[in-house]
Amino acid sequence: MTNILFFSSPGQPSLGVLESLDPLYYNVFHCHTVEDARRHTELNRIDVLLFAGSVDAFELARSDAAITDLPCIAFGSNATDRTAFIQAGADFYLPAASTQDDFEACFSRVETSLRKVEQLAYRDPLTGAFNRRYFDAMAPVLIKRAQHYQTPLVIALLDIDRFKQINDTYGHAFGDSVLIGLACLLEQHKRPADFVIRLGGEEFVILFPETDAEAAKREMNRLLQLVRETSLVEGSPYYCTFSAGVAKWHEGLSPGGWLKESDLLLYEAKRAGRNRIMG
Ligand code: GH3
Ligand code: MG
Ligand code: MG
Ligand code: MG
Repeated sequence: MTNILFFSSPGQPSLGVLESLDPLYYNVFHCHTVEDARRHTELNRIDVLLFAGSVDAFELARSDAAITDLPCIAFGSNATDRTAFIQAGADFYLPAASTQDDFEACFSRVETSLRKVEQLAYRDPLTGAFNRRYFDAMAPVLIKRAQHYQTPLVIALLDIDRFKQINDTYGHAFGDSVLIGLACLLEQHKRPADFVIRLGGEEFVILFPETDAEAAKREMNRLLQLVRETSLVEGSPYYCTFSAGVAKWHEGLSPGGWLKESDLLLYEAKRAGRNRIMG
């Protein structure tokens, strides 16, 4: 799903080209003011900004921290705007009267570079799972949504049991295969709206939007059971267990404080004998 923020100056007609986007794959958020734009960026992880209006309005909008870094296509009313928009930070410029084909060609360029950036910035190269940077970007958005819609939000911090022994006994490369196997298994069997993130080492976070603590614990026990009974390395049967701490987000808790709460529960799970969920 690609989230598009369409910022147009008041009175500016909507762009016909936007209607060609398949709503199954694209969300378009419309806004006319910087305040509105900021609200959307707080509640959604925006991928790309489309702007239609004057260069002055663009410069003003672009100076706001919420949207200054978003990849951007600017639509101007005359071809002489091109240089000014590019100088003001637009990545692409299209005349407002562009054809569908022009727009699609430009948009597919933007999407290709988005995918590359996402791969480099937000994915862990070993397992392909989301990484710590993704957690840092996503947690504030999910927290804002939980506040706004008054929905519960839960995190689980999980850590493989006795992982050091795996490395010491079978070697580091085998340990890596276990990490890859675990990341794939979790990704394949998590519920579609949950997020699996490799925080570092043999620690993973699972984010459970719109889920209360009891349901998240049930989910974690289901995943733990699955991990126990599934070989993680192809060709050489290998089974492991993990321990996890499950912590609900509550008012006033920063992403860092939230991780700390789940870490304390994880520590309790380890102390109580590992291979269990605490929360
Ligand atoms: P516990 O049950 O208390 O969690 O024991 P543990 O052995 O899993 O805990 P510890 O934190 O002592 O060990 C984690 C090990 O994970 C140590 C480190 O060498 C290993 N490790 C961290 N990152 C990687 C990695 O990317 N690949 C491999 N193969 N090992 C890693
Ligand atoms: Mg650890
Ligand atoms: Mg440890
Ligand atoms: Mg461990």
